Amino acid sequence: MEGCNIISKWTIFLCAISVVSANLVHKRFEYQYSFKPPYLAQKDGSVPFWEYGGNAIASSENVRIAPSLRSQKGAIWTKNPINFESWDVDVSFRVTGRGRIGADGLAFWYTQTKGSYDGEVFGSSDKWVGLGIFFDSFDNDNKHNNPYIMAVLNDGSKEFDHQNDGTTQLTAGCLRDFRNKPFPTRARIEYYNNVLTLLFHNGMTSNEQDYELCFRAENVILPKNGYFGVSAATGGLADDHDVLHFLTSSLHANAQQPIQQQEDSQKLNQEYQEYQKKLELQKEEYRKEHPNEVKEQNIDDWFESDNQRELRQIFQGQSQMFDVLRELHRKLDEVVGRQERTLSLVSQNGGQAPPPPAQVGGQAPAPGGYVDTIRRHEVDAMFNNQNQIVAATREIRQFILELKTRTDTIINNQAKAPTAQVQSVGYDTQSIMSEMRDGINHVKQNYGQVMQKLNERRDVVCPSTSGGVSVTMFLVTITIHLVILLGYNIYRDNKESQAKKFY
Ligand SMILES: [Ca+2]
Ligand SMILES: [Ca+2]
Repeated sequence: MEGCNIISKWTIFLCAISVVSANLVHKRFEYQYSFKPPYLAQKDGSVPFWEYGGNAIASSENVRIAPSLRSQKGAIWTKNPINFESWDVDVSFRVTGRGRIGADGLAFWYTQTKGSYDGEVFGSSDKWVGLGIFFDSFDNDNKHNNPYIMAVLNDGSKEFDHQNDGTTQLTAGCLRDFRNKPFPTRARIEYYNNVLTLLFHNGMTSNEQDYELCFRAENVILPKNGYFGVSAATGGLADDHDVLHFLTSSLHANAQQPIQQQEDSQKLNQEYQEYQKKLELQKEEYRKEHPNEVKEQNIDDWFESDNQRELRQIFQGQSQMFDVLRELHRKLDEVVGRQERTLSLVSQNGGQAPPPPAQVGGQAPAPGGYVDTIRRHEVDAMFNNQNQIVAATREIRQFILELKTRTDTIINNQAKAPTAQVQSVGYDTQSIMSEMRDGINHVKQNYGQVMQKLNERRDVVCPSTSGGVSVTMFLVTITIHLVILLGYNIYRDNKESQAKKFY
């Protein structure tokens, strides 16, 4: 009951059925109404306890009820009527064909009398009494609802409605594709307390647990002591219809199971084991008698047909794709989980301002508010201004040096000829004075400009004070020079007046 852990509607239902079977119902394998490989058919081709006919062929591995040729019909029926009321039949089969569409289909029977081996209803008799479960491949009524599985009950009066695919007559059914599956398809048909149930395994996996409910029909009354049978037919289109095993169990309520019956069951099981041993011995003999044939058969077993290979490869590919998709899905879930965590973190920080951009000037921002800082272009403008100031200062210094050399030259000239050219000296002095005044004005203008620029940027700390120092030094020098010159002029005027007195 391990499968019951998986949560799935159908699984729960199937588990419930199994629980009923395990706890309340005693199940007994009925080998006289079963066949299965290996050694399904004996060396003479017969299947023990069964009779087959029409185009059916039995081998050691399966019974080919109808081969993939046009208009084939075949059937296999139990030799003896069954002697129990409730039963469970597990039929494993394959319906395979090259075409996208196949025909006609396979039928499971439980009828009062054995049907024919070449009848009109999927290879067996029409107007049957009892139950027919049809695996109808071909869509006769063109309603795009085939392959279809259906149960049709008949009291011997009705002809099967092939034209409408039995839709007017069916008791229950389900739309299931059973053709060309990688693994054998399986039907578990249970008849217990007048309830007919069909569980279907679609052959997409080899997992024994993968049955799905096809239908459940109540109040189904079947004749007693009927016969089991399987039949199949092909038409213009043809599939192979192979039955791999047919396993019948009788179902008994536990309370009604006397000890005698249990002993019978053990005895029967023992009989079955002996029968299997006998089969093995027969097979050994057969191998000894026909060594070549056995070899050929074995070699055949090593190879698979193109069809089988193709199906297997498709199925393997699909399985891989499924694995990859599942892995991708898991990873996608992880990513979504991470994203949601991130989003929740972001929403927790919601309403707060984003972190401020990196500081250009390296100043620490005042907490709690927006801080205006020095921008790049302001720094550039500041450097430009400074360079201008330095250039102007150099100009001024050069101008002063020139002025000084001129003054020195005049003084030297006057020292060489103190009395010869009084007028010219007076004129020179005046022109020098006016030049000096002009120069001072120029310096004042420059100084004023510099001071103005400095005032504009006074909030900026000047990294270099060389310009300021130079200007101050220059002003001091100018003042000293003026004083000296004025003093010298007064002194010279006095000397000239004394010299005039002298003459
Ligand atoms: Ca049909
Ligand atoms: Ca149809």
